[in-house]
Order: sequence, then structure tokens, then C-alpha cells
Amino acid sequence: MKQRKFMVNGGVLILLVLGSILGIFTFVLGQGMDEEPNNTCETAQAVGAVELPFTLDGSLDTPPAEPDVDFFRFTGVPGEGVQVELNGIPPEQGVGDPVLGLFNSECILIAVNDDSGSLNSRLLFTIPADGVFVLAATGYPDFNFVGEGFYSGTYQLALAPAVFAGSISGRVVDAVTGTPLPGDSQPFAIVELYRCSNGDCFEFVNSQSTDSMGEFRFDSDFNGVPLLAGTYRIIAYAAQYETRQTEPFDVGEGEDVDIGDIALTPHPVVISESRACSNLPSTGGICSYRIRITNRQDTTFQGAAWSNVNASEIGSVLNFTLFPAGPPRRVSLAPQQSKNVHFAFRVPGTVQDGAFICADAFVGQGSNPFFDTVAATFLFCISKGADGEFRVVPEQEARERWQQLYGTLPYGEAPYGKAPAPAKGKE
Ligand SMILES: [Ca+2]
Ligand SMILES: [Ca+2]
Ligand SMILES: [Ca+2]
Repeated sequence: MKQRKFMVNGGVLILLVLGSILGIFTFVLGQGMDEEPNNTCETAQAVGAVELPFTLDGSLDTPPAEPDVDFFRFTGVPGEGVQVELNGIPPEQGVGDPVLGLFNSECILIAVNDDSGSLNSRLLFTIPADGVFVLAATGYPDFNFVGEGFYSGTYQLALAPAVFAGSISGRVVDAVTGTPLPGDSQPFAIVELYRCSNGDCFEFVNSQSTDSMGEFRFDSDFNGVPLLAGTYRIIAYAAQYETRQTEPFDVGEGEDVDIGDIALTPHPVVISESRACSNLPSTGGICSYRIRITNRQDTTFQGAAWSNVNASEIGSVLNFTLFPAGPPRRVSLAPQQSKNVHFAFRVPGTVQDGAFICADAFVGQGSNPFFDTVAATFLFCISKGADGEFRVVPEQEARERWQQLYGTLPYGEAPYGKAPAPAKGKE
């Protein structure tokens, strides 16, 4: 068994040396080499202290024989930044879809990366306080690092010093009025940070809501690791605004970059404010509410507005319902004009306690408004409490409960619109 492993490694070595001599492979032979057995964190191959950059060549012999996963134990200066790549190379014989793991000296898994821009893996971390870190190389989908990956082949583990940036900050504003767009109330502005490499900016780094002044500041990725120096792009979106992405920009070592204002263009027609219905007694009653529609164009707007009521935990056989609050209302607005539109629906006292009843509103234009939508927003929710009364749920609580129930942001707050947001990389 041991001999077989040795032969595989020997074969890899010969292949790599031969490849280097013949110039078949464009990569440099690693300074370290995978030595079996190293299949558990506890029996990790001791690599010790190395000077970065450092590379190590290995192979996964998984399947068809017994499982293979490779653990390597390193030491370094606590707090120093390290960037590790696990690349399946050369392309023909390389591990097709590697997975990289980072463990601490107690063999507790700290971070995992499957794909980073390609099927190869990359992790960024700071060396723990005791100066010890263990890296594990395996193949997808062996996220438990027991050697049950679907891929075998050769790989190179490449460690390099990580050069950290300071921070990236800015502000999101309305392109027409210049007003800051807050993230903690309407229109719930959100910024996403992507890292660029090889001309693409698809590597998701982090996201946050802007604060009440429309401002944001990133100083780490979503794992809490400081930002790498490099090139970034920000995508900003807010309810009833067109999504916008910045041009790529550079952030140097230790640099704090303020990219200034990101101006979002409002949709041509917006539902600018709303008034929820008042609390209702346990016997039920009419929930009557209002929205304000504003035409932000320099041309007349013709269309229709409608509102849907969406309720769950109502105690019926289905336990949920969805219906329109009356017929759609015709809307005609002169340039920059605003108008109030009223809706109402009757809530029976028979719905069960705990019922969660929400209303949204849509505006569509032209003669096919249902299919030519220009504005949508979540309005409010009322809930039947233990005492049987229907009360308006505070906005933030309503949004959170909506997300729990339906698994998405409420209508109008998702990044709709024409500017496409890039897909988040599988992290
Ligand atoms: Ca191996
Ligand atoms: Ca191994
Ligand atoms: Ca992968």
C-alpha cells in the first residue's frame, strides 16, 4: 500500500521533472513535495517554517483506490497575511476540481474554499497566534476532508505573502437630487464589493447596507480577513433605483480609498411613500391604506396601480392566501407630479391568532400595465396578536419576518432593473 503511494509520487516527480525538461509545463517545480501518509490533520506532513513565496507539489489518488487527502503543517509569524492557492496542474493530469481547507493547530477547520474564479481554490488568512496552520488539499465534494473527493491528479499548493489594503469607503446617493440613500430605511441601499482579476470582477468579497447617511466602509472580506491590495468594483442597488456598478479601481498596500458618491438613477415612476392601515379590533374590519406615486420623468405618465395582499398563518386549509386589494386604479401623472392612491381590503375576525398579513404595490405603464411594470414596493404588514387584535408590525420586524417566511427580500427591495449584477462566485 505504502509502496503503491511511493510509486505514484515517484511517478509524479518523474513526470514533473520530465515535463520541466521538455518544456511541456509552464509552471516551476514546487519546493516541497507531498509525502504519504498525511491523510489526517493529526498526521499532517510537517513542512515547518518556509520562506514565502513557497510552492509544494502533490497528488490526490482518489478514486479508484483508497481515499486520498493531503494535510500539511506549517509554522510562521503570527498575524502575518498569507494567500494560498490550490491549483490542479498541469491541466491534463491535474486535479479537476480541488478544495482547500485551513485548520488550526488543534485541527479545527477554520476556512474552506472550493472555487475562486475558476475551479481552483484560494484562501486568504492571517497566521494564528500560536504560529501554526495546517492546509488540506482534497477534491470536490470532500468538504469533510476525509478523502472522498471525486477527483484525482496532481496539484500545486502555492503560498504567497498577502499584501493587505486599508479600507474602501464611499456613499450612495440619488442621481437626481443628490440625497444620500440610507440602508437602514427606505430605499434600503446595499453595496457589494467584488475583486477583479484577469479583467473580470466576479469574485464576491463582501456586502453591506449603507448607514443612515448613505455611507459605507469595507475593511475586510465576508470571512473577516482584511482586504487584499488589488483591483475592486462596487455594485450598488436600492429599492426603486437602477442598479449601478462602478468602474474597477485600485487599492494599494495599507491604502484607505474613498471612491466618493455612487449616484443611482431613480426609476421613472416611484412609489414614494405609503401609509399603512390603522390597527383593527379582534372582530376584524377594513384595512384601508394609501400609496403616493411620483412621476420622475419629463413626460406624462399613463398607467395603472394595484396592490396585492399576501397572508400566511391564517388558519385556512392552505394556511396562506394571495389576492388583489380591489381592481387596479388608473393613474395619469403630469411630469414630476405626485398623486395618492387608496386601497382597502376586509380582514375577517375569524383568521387565527398569529396571522401575518402584508400588502405590496405595483405600478405599470401603458395599455398592458400588468406586463409593463415600472415600480413595485413592499408596503406594510399587520399581525393578529395573542389578544386577537390586528396591529401594524414595525417595518424592520416585518421585513425580517418576510425574509424568514419567503426566503427573499420583500418586493421592490431585490436588485431588479436592467443593469445586470454579476453572479456571486461559489465560495
Ligand atoms: Ca497525496
Ligand atoms: Ca494523503
Ligand atoms: Ca474547486
